Amino acid sequence: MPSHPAAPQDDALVLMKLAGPVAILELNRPAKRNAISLGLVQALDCCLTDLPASVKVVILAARGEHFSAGLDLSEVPDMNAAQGVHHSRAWYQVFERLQFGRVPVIAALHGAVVGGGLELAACAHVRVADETAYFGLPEGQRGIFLGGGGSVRVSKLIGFSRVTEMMLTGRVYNADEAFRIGLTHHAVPPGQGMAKALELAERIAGNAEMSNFAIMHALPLIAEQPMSHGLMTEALMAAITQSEPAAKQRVEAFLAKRAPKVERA
Ligand code: 1HE
Repeated sequence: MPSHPAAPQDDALVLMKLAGPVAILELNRPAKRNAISLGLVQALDCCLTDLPASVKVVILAARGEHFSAGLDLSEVPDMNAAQGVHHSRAWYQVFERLQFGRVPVIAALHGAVVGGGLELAACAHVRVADETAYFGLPEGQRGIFLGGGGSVRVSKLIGFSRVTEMMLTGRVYNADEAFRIGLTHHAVPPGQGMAKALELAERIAGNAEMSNFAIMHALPLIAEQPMSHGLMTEALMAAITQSEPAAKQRVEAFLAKRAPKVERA
């Protein structure tokens, strides 16, 4: 029995709202700037488990002034090394479910997107940031290290050299800069992140499901394969997607001039 869609509880750490084929998951700890506690990670996990089958896209957003202040630092002082490893691994499990789940995820970002908040945003397939957003990795200043997969995911987005410089110097990128270095895909005026995310979600939900699956699951795999393996994976994935009835219908509709053309941007 889904615990979230029917009656979202206002005090839940993550809220789930449904809008047609889109599930909007909102971090809901604004008083603590959506600092990511283990409880919040578990709440995110529950939402992913409860996603109705009708959902085709997830939008990840947050209540309050900031997307997320990162790791809940109040959890750090009591952790020994072994607990630290398990702590990171608990994050990895849920973040992995976001990135390699059933449906694509769009992050709608505003305010602080820092530390673990940026690691979380890096799991999304599409990132939209409004102009209030800023991005930092203050782990160096706090005497800790990335522990939510950022060494891998953020480095893949902007290169490990930029991550190194961000972490060593405490550099913060604004929304415009984040867009230019490829940390985000869209920069929009303040307060318009959700509208843009919903517009993109509608488009993604309109794609054939097997195409979305291949984009989410095959592309990252191919990026890590040697060329010969990558080309083989691509060819197999292409053969599978184009054999789907949805592909046949869509291609036939285009050939019969019943489908829209690609428009100039
Ligand atoms: C927190 C946290 C937190 C706020 N853990 N409690 N992350 C950081 O180093 C970022 C730390 N946070 C900040 O720099 C600022 O809070 C913000 C720039 C995000 C927002 O500033 P502001 O002025 O709006 O809020 P505030 O007054 O600093 O914080 C409001 C409350 O949230 C306050 O608690 P209160 O009980 O005094 O009201 C803060 O203590 C609390 N709060 N951020 C715990 N992060 C898996 S490894 C990942 C490693 C990392 O993420 S390192 C980066 C950690």
